[in-house]
Amino acid sequence: MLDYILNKCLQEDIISDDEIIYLLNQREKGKVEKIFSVARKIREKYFGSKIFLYGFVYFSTYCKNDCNFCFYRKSNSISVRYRKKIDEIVETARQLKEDGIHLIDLTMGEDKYFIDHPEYLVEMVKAVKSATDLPVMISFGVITKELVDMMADSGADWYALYQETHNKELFKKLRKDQSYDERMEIKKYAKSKGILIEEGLLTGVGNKVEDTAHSFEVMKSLGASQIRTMTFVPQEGAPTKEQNETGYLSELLNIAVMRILFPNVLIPASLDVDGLRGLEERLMAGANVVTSIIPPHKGFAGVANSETDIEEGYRTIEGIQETLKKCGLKQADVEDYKAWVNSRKEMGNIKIENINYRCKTTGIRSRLSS
Ligand code: SAM
Ligand code: MD0
Ligand code: SF4
Repeated sequence: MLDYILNKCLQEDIISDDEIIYLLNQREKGKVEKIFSVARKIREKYFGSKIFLYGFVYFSTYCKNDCNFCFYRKSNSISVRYRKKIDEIVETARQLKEDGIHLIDLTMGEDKYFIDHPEYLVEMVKAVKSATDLPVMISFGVITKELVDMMADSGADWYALYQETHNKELFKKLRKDQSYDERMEIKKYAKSKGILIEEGLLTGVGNKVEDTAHSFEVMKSLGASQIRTMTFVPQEGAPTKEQNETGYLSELLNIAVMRILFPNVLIPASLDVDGLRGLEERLMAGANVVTSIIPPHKGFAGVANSETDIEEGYRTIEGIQETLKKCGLKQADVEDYKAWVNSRKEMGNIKIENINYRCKTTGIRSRLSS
């Protein structure tokens, strides 16, 4: 059965929801490795051996929300809070550019200070773009349509906003007191304004493989250009404690199956989940972007791992070179990345039906709700 399905994947045939679930349920090392190997072949076909690199600038760790999985939830009194000044943010972005980064990811908790002063966010995005001439991603949480408009005008290229799950019951538990629909709608709105979208899933938080298969359909209907999956990392001071034991393997299988289903989208291997030591496995599962590269000694934190490997300088371009080499990969040129972003933006006007997605939708959603 596995060979039959993987053969279809290699032939670029579509597979069914049940076949997706079959892939996601594999646990045996040899079988899992076969899935990763197919994912790598597909990555090679669409991206060669080139990997894109994202610099992560977590400029404010204040947040008005109380997500049950997050270190920076407002009720957590032990999390480190800081808010960086625009000059420092721009200087850090400039440094990342010099190091060879391809994109600057400007991230914050839902910080009321910036929410009440959207003009500072506009100034920040414009300043980073003009200092680096690099594509910029905004990860500001849920924002207003007016701010999306301002971001589109300021040249923001990407809006990252992860639903974590598309099971509404589970969403309610994870993103406490937040609206599922509002979060979805603002992504769609940003896409309609020409901004590329990143969608994401958490694993190890009670999600089922059927939920994941359903999420892939939603990712398709969103027309997301980058899709991610990260294992939940338990946090001191946050109520979600236990991680189900398949979380980590689920992340790797999700990466591989995403690559098979969406051959030409970007899929991150985040240094934030497991530091440098987890990078090789994620790349070998078919990821093609390294995210959460953070310059040391500047006081910037990570999210799921707020400190791991940062001050040691392992979460740097230099720090990941050996792993890239070991995986037979190399960093892309910045021009490769800019060309990819531009071509994807042009595609933004193409209908969703034309998005390369290799699953025949057979109604996972109705099966889930029955
Ligand atoms: N505050 C914004 C938001 O929530 O959209 C942007 C930053 S938020 C910290 C970015 C993402 O980090 C979340 O959407 C979630 O996927 C991930 N994250 C947060 N805490 C995590 C944890 N403990 N383990 C794994 N991923 C986590
Ligand atoms: C990462 N720590 O890439 C970052 C963060 C936000 N757009 C990304 C979760 O892993
Ligand atoms: Fe705030 Fe984002 Fe953390 Fe939720 S995930 S508590 S919105 S920083």
